[in-house]
Amino acid sequence: MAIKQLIEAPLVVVTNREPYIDERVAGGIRTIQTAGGVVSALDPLLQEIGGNWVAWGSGNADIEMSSGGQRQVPPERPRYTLNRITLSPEEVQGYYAKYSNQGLWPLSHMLIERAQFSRRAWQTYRSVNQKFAKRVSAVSPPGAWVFSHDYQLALFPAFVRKTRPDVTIAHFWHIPWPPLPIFRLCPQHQEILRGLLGADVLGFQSEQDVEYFLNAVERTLKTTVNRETGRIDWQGRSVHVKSFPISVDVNAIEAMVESPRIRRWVRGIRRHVDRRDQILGISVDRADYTKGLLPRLDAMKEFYTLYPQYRERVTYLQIVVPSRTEVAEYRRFYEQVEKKTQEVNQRFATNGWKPIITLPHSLDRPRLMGLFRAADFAVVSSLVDGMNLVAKEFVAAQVDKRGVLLLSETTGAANELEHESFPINPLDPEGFANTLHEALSISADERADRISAMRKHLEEHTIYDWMADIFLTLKMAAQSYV
Ligand code: GDG
Repeated sequence: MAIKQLIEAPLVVVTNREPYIDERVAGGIRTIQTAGGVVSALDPLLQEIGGNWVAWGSGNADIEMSSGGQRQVPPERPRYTLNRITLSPEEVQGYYAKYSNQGLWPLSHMLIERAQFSRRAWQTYRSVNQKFAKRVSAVSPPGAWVFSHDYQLALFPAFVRKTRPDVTIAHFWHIPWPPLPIFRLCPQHQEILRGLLGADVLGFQSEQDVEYFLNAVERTLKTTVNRETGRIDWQGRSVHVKSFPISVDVNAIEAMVESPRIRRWVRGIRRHVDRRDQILGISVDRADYTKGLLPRLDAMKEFYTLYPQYRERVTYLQIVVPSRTEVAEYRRFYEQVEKKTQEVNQRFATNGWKPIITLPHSLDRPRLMGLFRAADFAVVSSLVDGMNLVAKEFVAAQVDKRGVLLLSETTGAANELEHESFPINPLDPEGFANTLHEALSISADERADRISAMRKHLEEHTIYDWMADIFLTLKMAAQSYV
């Protein structure tokens, strides 16, 4: 792997979620690898070069915290050290459920009415970030490169820098960065900025996020930023701020959907769909209000109303994976989705046909990619989304080039795929319905052309390019200290 050559120091990855979860099952312990783009990109890298991963140990505490919370992973072929941090139920509430997920998450997605902050939760968020920093300081070899992630760990970079000025830190912010009038509503906005500026490299998904971030630093910390270079002079150092749009591993997804098992699964689905002269649509989201699940159901209702010719023909499969069930609002949200789905189904279902089928659980990744391959269209209708990997995975899995992508204009992915996807405004149900009709009306050739163009873009901008770009910037930052 070319990336391996870029890495010139021991690597320490830091995330909120751990890459492997240990659970007790009848007859022993089961270790599951957690899904998601970052884990599937960084785990193979660490397996190849070794190193440390520090994360909250959210599985069975008795097992995970034995041997001091350190474990060699993957269990069947240990290659690197997973360092797990124990959090008490109060810490999980304050740091994770409250400050991160009820405060920073909605605020960053500009859904200000949902944002709630409390000083008590802030104190816990702060102390948990300190806990992460302490652990990372303890396990990092001299001169290590630390690659930390996301809004749960905004204070972490400055804490690490205090105790370990020898390490070089890159922090990647996966979600949008809001404009200043919104960001200022966070009562601790200055502390958040100071925490992040402890990093040497700060990565965001888009130029827009970078611009909003630089503006926040300039205006609230009264610091000068160099917009040409994206550098901020901060406490005698340079912080490099840049956009690094995250992506997917197109080849790995292609290999997955071409495996004999998945080819069989796709053939089976297609036979079923074609025999009934159906059109199959798909969406895959965590049950999160930012993903626009409720407005999407309104739009589907509108679609079947405005275009009755699609009744009994377009079947829409929504995979809604329960998420953040520690937060009451998320549990309520899930129920609302179920209720609205039932309403649409009751209105349009006929004997033997239901417009919307819900899969309320996660699927293994190869099968999920297989569904993307089999589908005639996919819908991504987030209200706001840092990137949205589902959109890119759908394109990567479409090796038969039959499908069309309806993509919300307000996702990071739209910056790259807006020309060949069908852009939608998630809050315009009639427009959405018209666009779906338009997308289903284009010729097979045009569908293939659009998918080919998007696949080409993704082949040239993979998750490995994302990592390489970040590590190159980190290397440059590390050298500027010498
Ligand atoms: C955050 C940002 C940004 C979903 N259901 C199943 C499953 N998934 C996988 C998808 C995809 C991932 O989860 C979801 O990623 P997204 O990017 O769509 O969204 P977030 O979770 O909100 O991620 C987002 C991302 O970070 C990366 O920077 O793009 O903007 O919000 O990979 O495939 N995977 C499996 N079964 C499921 O049922 N195996």
